[in-house]
Amino acid sequence: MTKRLMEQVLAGENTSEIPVWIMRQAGRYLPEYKETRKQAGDFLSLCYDPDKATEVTLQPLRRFDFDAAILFSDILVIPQALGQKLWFAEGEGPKLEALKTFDDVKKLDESRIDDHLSPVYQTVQQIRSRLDDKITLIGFAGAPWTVSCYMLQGGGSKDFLAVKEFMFSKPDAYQALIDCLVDATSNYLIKQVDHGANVLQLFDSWASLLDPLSYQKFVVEPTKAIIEKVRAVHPEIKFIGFSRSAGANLVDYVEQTGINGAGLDTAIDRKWAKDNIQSKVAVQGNLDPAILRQGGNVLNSHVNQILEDLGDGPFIFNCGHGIIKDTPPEHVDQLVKIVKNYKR
Ligand code: 1CP
Repeated sequence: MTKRLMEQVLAGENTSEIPVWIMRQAGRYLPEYKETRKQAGDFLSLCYDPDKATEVTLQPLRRFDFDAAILFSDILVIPQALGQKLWFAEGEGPKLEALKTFDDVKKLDESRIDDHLSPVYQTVQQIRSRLDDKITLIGFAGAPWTVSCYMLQGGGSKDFLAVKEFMFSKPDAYQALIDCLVDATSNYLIKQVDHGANVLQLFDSWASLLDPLSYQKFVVEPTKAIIEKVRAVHPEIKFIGFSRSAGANLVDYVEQTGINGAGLDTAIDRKWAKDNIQSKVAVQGNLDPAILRQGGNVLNSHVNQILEDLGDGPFIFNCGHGIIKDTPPEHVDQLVKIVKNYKR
């Protein structure tokens, strides 16, 4: 089979069309998602139910001419698979029993993850078997830094200060946690590819919080290690790295990790990104999700501007972060049509 559009772009080929998908494309802006989510009960039950997780993954593809489906799951299934308590308080986001000591880190148990995550692998297999051949299936995981943020803080936060405190006061314990996450995440991603994922995305949503030295140690190095481990088994697999709001650190990230595509956040200067990032790897982004929510002429003009700024090189259209939950689905249709009508 000839390569799918998105994989062609990630391989650095010149394509006449630009691929498009949207982060969190399966989600609460779709009434059919809300319905399936209600049937599943809580969010984690949806993640671990292969039939329902397959259904919500495919829902946006029935409505929109997207080039990719993304596995429906969450980055926090890895801490849970390692034995950490995780729950989703309705309307409040994720909660975890925060790790406090080196002993807490040592108790994490990698031998549990295959069993625990087997429903996710089954989901991947089902999605791939039901998906049109032309559509790429993206598997994903959280990158170690961002996952460690939730594991040490016990939930979301603006500054993740408890994480910095742990990192700087217990460097050996912190490094052990990162090493454990590198291994667990690599194994998880290898299994996703075994079961049919075509491309892998690493989400590093809190990359913006690190100074350059810590970024090198806890973003660049672990990402590089994961990519090497996965490629030892699947040498051709393409990676997209979403190191959100990492600014100029993105240059080291694309030069050193081995990623094939870099996610661009909303605030990035596209001229800078074209010269410094897109000259090396494909880029993905970076429409402000609030503009997608707004729709109308504002949406038209921003989408066209982005296509003009980045459309000459290897490019995957996306938002700069996840879609906002009250975005009208028609706006997504409007966006996809503009991108699909654009010819280089
Ligand atoms: O009630 C619900 O429906 C729960 C909302 C929700 C959804 C739809 C959560 C809770 N996670 C997800 C799915 C999800 N999460 C996907 C599915 C695939 C897709 O369609 O894109 C993906 C890729 C994620 C990744 C994820 N989870 C990230 C990285 C991306 C990002 O948004 O920065 C993060 C940080 C999480 C943690 C998480 N899970 C859920 C929430 C609300 C959060 C963020 C918590 C916070 O504010 O810190």
